[in-house]
Amino acid sequence: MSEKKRILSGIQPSGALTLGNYVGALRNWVALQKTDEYECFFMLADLHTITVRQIPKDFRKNAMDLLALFIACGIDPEKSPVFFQSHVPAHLQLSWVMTCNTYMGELSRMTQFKDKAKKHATNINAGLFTYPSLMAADILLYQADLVPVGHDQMQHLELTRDLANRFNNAYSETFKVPEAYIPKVGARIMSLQDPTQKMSKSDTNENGYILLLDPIDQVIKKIKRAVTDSGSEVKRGEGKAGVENLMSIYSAVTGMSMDEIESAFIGKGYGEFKTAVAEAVAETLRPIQERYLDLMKNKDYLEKIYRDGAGKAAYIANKTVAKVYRKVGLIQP
Ligand code: ATP
Ligand code: LTN
Repeated sequence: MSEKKRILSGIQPSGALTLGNYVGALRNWVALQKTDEYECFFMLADLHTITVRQIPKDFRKNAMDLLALFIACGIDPEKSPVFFQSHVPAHLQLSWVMTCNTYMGELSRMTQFKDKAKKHATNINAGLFTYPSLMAADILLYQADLVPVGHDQMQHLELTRDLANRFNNAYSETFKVPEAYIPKVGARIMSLQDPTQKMSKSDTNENGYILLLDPIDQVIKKIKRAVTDSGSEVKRGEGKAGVENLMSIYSAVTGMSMDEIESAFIGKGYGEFKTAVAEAVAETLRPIQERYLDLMKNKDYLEKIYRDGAGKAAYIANKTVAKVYRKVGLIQP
């Protein structure tokens, strides 16, 4: 048995990835993997994605793109299994047990459910409602110690912890109770057009988000068009949400602290600052885009990654399912 702490995280292949996804999720995964302190599992949460109706052809493309982007962003599949959730049936097997231990009231309080129900009013399906029980299964299957997620997933993680404790109390110690790992810098990148909203790929205004695969000239244009206030100083403060967001993007891609950024740009205007932000973001995205293009030429390699990943994931996940099924009193097959 490995002595290392275990990490599990996932992203849905529900569309093209944004800079927010990169800064708030993927980039931290890569950093955590590099420390060598953790055994990491990275999942493409494709079963979660179908809680919203997908066009099959686009869905397949998004899923392969996301897989290639995981690797292009620096995840090493030799070190950290990368797999599709749908390739490891244990997720669904444990998900049912979790669903039977989740209260309707708990699910009704989930803000993501309320938001998505509003957005997809003609398809408020049961899967959208029980989504958090599947997510709990994803995490508990691997006895994960840490779950790196953006701030918006915190409520789901709290529920996962409650479900782990509930099960452990009812049936004896079974699950590790996982901790959230939320990065301080870049936990939330906001829309470039409305800094009160998070940067989101489902924004109807495409100037609000930067996609990892946006052509570089477009990335630069989007940053130059980003809303700022009528002042001119590069600093944090009341009414400076737009500038502050650009500062946190700059901080995320350069590693500079907010204080260092303020000092570096004293006496310089928004124009100059935006140019610096655009260049720094472009520099981050260029190598990712190049690696992505290379990977997409090598489908066999991508297939090998997800097959090997699913094999390693299933080995651990199946053991948890067997234990859980036994504990709840199901007859062993
Ligand atoms: P949607 O736009 O459909 O709501 P999304 O862009 O929020 O999707 P998710 O698949 O829900 O993407 O999120 C993937 C991961 O990226 C999660 O860990 C989430 O917290 C993180 N994330 C998403 N948007 C941001 C953001 N703007 N800033 C920081 N992290 C983000
Ligand atoms: N709900 C998450 C994706 C997700 C996930 C998980 C994240 C599904 N299962 C398990 C961490 C751990 C999202 O939409 N970002």
